Amino acid sequence: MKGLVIKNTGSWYTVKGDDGKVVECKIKGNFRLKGIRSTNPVAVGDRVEIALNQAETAFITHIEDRRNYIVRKSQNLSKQSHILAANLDQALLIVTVNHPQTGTTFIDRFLASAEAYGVPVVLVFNKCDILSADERHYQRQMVRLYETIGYECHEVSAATGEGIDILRPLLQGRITLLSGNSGVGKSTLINLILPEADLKTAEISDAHNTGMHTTTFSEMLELPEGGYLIDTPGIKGFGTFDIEPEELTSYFREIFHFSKGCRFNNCTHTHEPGCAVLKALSEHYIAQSRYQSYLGMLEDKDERKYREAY
Ligand SMILES: Nc1nc2c(ncn2[C@@H]2O[C@H](COP(=O)(O)OP(=O)(O)OP(=O)(O)O)[C@@H](O)[C@H]2O)c(=O)[nH]1
Ligand SMILES: [Mg+2]
Ligand SMILES: [Zn+2]
Repeated sequence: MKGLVIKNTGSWYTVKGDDGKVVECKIKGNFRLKGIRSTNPVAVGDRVEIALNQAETAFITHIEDRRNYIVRKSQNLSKQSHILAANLDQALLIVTVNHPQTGTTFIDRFLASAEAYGVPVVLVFNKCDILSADERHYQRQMVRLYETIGYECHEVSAATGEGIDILRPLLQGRITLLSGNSGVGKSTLINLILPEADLKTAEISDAHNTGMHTTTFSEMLELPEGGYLIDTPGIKGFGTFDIEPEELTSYFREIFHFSKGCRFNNCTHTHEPGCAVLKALSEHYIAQSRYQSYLGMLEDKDERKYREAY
């Protein structure tokens, strides 16, 4: 029988069979997939084949090729990845200007890795109801920046419901991952859109202005009008990336756009003469924050080399 992995808690996977029945499964055999060293060989969103056994449980025996996926690199040096979900139509990156504060470095790393894995991202600025005047102004600037680069942005409040009706048609019939730092309101948003989901949520810590990592595993929830929402655990940050400069350039849309005018094909946009990216930066066509994020990811690669040598 074939089915869809809708939840993963430890070594158990919940699979919704194509006949509509939900079965708890374990993995049989070795699922080391091409090119990815991941802590979870099977992810939410995977299409799998299962073999039922007598005890109302089953084994996952085969995973179909993934269309795409989103990974979070682990923070340690093991270089392992954790696949948050697979086969996505889009990801909503939930961002809050405050309570907690989502940094631009984090946003840019998320966007770059989604570009790398072929997942379209929509930015959702949540908690609009509690913004101060300055924060609202700052959020406006962020929205302008990311819209100019070409990302769709929405400003919402999961508490008051403001802006949510604009999100609904975006979700219909699609598989959508919700991601972002802990405490930004991913589960609250899903509960608002899909009250029967009844997901656990928790207040953020006053002392640290950060979330409590309330959601601990990815879960896929079916929308009555078709499509799925995937709630995921909040991510703190990304580990390092190992990407060649030319490739990295292509994950920053506006940097990629200007790089076509650089004198050298293998320009890293750091010091080279005739660099069109540095020129665009000095003329403010590229935002400093984006360029800093790009530089940070370029340095990842050198750090990794350094570590590998020892
Ligand atoms: N004022 C306000 N509070 C919100 C809003 N959305 C969520 N919250 C609150 O923020 C806190 C964290 O929300 P969660 O939904 O648990 O956040 P999460 O992103 O799922 O967090 P993790 O599961 O830890 O990754 C809760 O106390 C929510 O009630 C909003 O739009 N406005
Ligand atoms: Mg949550
Ligand atoms: Zn250049």
